[in-house]
Amino acid sequence: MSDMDPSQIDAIVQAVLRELRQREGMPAPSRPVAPRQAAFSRLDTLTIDLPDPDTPETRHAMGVSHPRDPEGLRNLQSTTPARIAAGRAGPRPRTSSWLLFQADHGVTQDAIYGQVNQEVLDAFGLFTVQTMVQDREEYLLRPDLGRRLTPEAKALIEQRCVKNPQVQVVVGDGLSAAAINNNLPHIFPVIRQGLEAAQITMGTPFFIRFARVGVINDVNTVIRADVVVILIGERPGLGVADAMSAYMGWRPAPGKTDAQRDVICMITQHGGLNPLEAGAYVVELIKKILTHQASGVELKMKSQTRDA
Ligand code: B12
Repeated sequence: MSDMDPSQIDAIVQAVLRELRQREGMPAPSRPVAPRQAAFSRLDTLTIDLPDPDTPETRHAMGVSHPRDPEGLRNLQSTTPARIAAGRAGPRPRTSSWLLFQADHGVTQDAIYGQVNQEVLDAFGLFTVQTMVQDREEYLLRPDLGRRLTPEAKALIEQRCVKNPQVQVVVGDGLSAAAINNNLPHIFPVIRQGLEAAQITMGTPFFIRFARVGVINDVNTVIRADVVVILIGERPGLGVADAMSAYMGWRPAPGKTDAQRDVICMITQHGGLNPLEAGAYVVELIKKILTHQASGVELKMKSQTRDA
């Protein structure tokens, strides 16, 4: 290969691209792709002639070349954002599918490794404490440490927070900083006003860096609230990376598990539960938890018995 003339290599590349375009039904480029050397010497005018893989049309394009039941397959595709009917190039994904996957994966990495904006926290006067986790790598490897506050964190909470409120709201970065950055400004005022209107006392909210859901047990050893709510970034998916969840529990305490918690999930403006609506829903669920003095499975059983 190293002995080949650059023009021969270019001829091969052009032929492969032509064939790929034909197979994938892509339009021919409006002008021929410039030979490599010429393109490198004119980088400022370089144009990429691959279609953007992240438009709604390309994202949900029908990739199967000759489907037996095109309408059935299209209907199936419209029921889910999952990557179905994407087609293939031999045994491999198509270039467009692969580029889209890489782009979506990049967005999830940004969400996981990103930082919650200080301005977002400042807007609601949230101070910051940290769990036993030291950095993001440890956060991913040690969920147990993300459920425990440092002694300094507990001391700061002790010093700055109102004790024994009916409801304590905390915010945690969790697995998506983007979830907090994008949704907190919308959901937080709705929750605060909703609780106020219902004359439910709310404690001093704060932000927990490197938080896992179970940290609410540790928070409540200091606060002693009836209900603790954590607004936290969900594990990002390959389509939506900024979804937030509101997990909550009745009198969380060490040893309590997810069976004793409730969750409102997929709070996002990108195809999920709108944060404004979610805020109202969080307040309704808090009221229900306070009425039944239970959360999770116990709440379900108690409310079913009472509603029956
Ligand atoms: C990861 C995940 C799990 C993992 C959690 C393990 C782990 N350590 O991460 C596993 C596979 C164990 C799991 C199991 C279940 N899950 Co799940 N899970 C998720 C997922 C994909 C992400 C959650 C997340 O990012 N949390 C944030 C991070 C920061 O929290 P964390 O502290 O790291 O992890 C805790 C939470 O994830 C929590 N959790 C996970 N699932 C559930 C479900 C409920 C009802 C509760 C209260 C807590 C909870 O458990 C973890 C340990 O404390 C969400 C999808 C979504 N869109 O949110 C579904 C999701 C939250 N799970 C769901 C369900 C239904 C369940 C199960 C009840 C399924 C079942 N029938 O067994 C169980 C219950 C688990 C439990 N802990 O008791 C539903 C909840 C629907 C709802 N509104 O009630 C969701 C929204 C998926 C869905 N769309 O259906 N889950």
